Amino acid sequence: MRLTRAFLPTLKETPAEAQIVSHRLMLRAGLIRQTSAGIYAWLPAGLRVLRKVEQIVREEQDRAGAQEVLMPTIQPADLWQKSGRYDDYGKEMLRIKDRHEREMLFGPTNEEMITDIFRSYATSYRDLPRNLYHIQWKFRDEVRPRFGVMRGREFLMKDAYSFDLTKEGSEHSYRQMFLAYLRTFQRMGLKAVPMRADTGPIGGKLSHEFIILADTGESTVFYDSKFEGLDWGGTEVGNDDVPALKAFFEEVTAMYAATEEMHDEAAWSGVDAASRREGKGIEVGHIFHFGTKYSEPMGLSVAGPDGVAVAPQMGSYGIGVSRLVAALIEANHDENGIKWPDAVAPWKLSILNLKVGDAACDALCEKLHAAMPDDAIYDDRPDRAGVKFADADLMGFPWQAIIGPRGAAAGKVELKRRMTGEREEMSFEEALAKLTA
Ligand code: 5CA
Repeated sequence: MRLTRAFLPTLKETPAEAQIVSHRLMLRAGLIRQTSAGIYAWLPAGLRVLRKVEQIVREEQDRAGAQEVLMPTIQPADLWQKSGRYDDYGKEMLRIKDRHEREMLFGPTNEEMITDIFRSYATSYRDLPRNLYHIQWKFRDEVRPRFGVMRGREFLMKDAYSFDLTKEGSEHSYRQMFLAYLRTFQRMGLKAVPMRADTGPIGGKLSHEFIILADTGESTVFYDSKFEGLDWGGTEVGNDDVPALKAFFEEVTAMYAATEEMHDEAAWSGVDAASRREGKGIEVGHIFHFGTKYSEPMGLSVAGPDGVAVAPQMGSYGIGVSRLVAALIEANHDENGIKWPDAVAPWKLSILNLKVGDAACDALCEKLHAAMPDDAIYDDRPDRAGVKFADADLMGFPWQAIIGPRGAAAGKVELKRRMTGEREEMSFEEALAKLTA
């Protein structure tokens, strides 16, 4: 993509309304545009990141055996009257009337709808276990939308719902999601700590929040420093290996980590004083096990192996996909801008032509651009080098290929790694090999 053709509107000034760094950088780097309080349009670079985050979430859900569906954003009120949550949800729910005066709402979550859909088909224990998820926009009329997409009113969520015959079965489903979440965040280069959590309006007893440690986070958290060094990438637990997954879950959850609401001073005092950490964090995921809280009132039941009707045990599992984009910036930036991890970068490379119009510069830039058509932004603007460096740093592409007249005459490219600041001059072929490795 040529910058002279792209819609990548960067801002020089820091927008006054943005209080935290991710919000400032999302506006300055042209990722999002607020259209009303807590509601944002995603511009090309922002959308590409959102899609990459979404795809990692999707792949790990699929790997854990969940199946994707897509439910609508608009829901009928009667589903929520059945579960008893229509009144409980209060002002956070955006209520709408259609032309026939039927009460509708913009979905804040989908427990009721998925239970109703599943109920229409499931008849026997052979229809269990199942896990269905979707990645869809939600609306919550937050009292104080703030920090950009971190706490928006309209936001993109992945929500999965598990159905099991037995409590043991549903605990296994819960642990499958627990592991899938650790893998998901790790693939994005984030350290997420699973913490015992309060269940709030979703309900149930067993619940974990996945928290990214960051000073600007809204949650106060207490955790064992052991979490700081853990690596889930090599966790070889099979998805269907019930005892192994249980052992893994117990090992991880034996380490102390809790949000403020669930903090237990007695247990905390048992943690080695040198390992106690207290800080702020961003909740990027939240999982719940709530048994028959929805299946019973919504009339979901299946015939068990003995023919007796059973209400399936359920859990729900959320990831804040749009919030993750902001959390990723909180975790990866410096004073000049964003430092995208490779896995989620909008484009892998930016090609900086330091002298547009110089035959050697133009030719080398064109050649590199042609070699990576989908993964590079070619800064072909007739601007000063300083402007190009600043914009590339602000937008945070993992690699910059800096091409000036002297290097170009010798067929050389200078590669800069945004994450570390390292720069190295090399031949075109070497640079291309590095970029496409
Ligand atoms: N039904 C359950 C699980 S599917 C549920 O709704 N859980 S939740 O309320 O905890 O939301 C799931 C995730 O969505 C949260 O962990 C958070 O990352 C994200 N989220 C929640 N509210 C917002 C918001 N206002 N703006 C951005 N992301 C949000």
